[in-house]
Amino acid sequence: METPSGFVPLSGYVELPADEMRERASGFLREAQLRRTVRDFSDRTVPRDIIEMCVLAAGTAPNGAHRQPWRFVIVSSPEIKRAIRVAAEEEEKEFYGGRAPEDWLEALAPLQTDERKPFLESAPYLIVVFAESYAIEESGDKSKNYYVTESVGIATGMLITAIHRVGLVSLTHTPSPMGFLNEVLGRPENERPFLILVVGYPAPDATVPKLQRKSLEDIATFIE
Ligand code: IYR
Repeated sequence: METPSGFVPLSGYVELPADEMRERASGFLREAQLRRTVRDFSDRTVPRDIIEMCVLAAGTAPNGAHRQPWRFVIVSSPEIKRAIRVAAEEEEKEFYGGRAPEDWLEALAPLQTDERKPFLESAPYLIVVFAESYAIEESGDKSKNYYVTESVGIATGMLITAIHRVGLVSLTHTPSPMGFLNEVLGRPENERPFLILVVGYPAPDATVPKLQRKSLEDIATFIE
């Protein structure tokens, strides 16, 4: 991979009047407030080019030393989705059946999650996000990546936002442990599974838990 060399003018930046900023901020806030994590998926297909563009948008995330330490593995193959479901449910059975501490299970109770993960097969796409812990150069030498978790977390947030923006829904799923994903998807050892983003249309009868989001005072502190 070529390293970026030199500087170019900041092109494409447009300053907006405060009124327009305000309008855009409130429009974006309204849209963001409508996003819900969904667990009931329709099996309807989604055109691949839409997913490709959402992934490219995720790849614009700021990241440590511009190493772009992410890999998105986009699974629509029914056989591979099934293999992921089988392996994830095996881990989840242990999680819900004793591995998870009582307080964790209590915290999850309102979400009514359990070891059954049918969405891993029914949803049209599983985007498995890997964090590249270190890079392997063409010479075979290892090179360090920086702020990998932060970088991949930001990219994943942008992916979730893009998916919502195009009118699809997603579920962030983190079977624990996730090591089986390297094996099932044939990814090398320098890539660490970060999470599975389940993507598609909601089932017509989908429901979501009643939630309340924290207020501005609860999440922000201004020091003026
Ligand atoms: N990985 C499990 C448990 C789980 C954990 C958290 I934290 C959640 O917000 C939801 C689920 C599962 O997927 O069921």
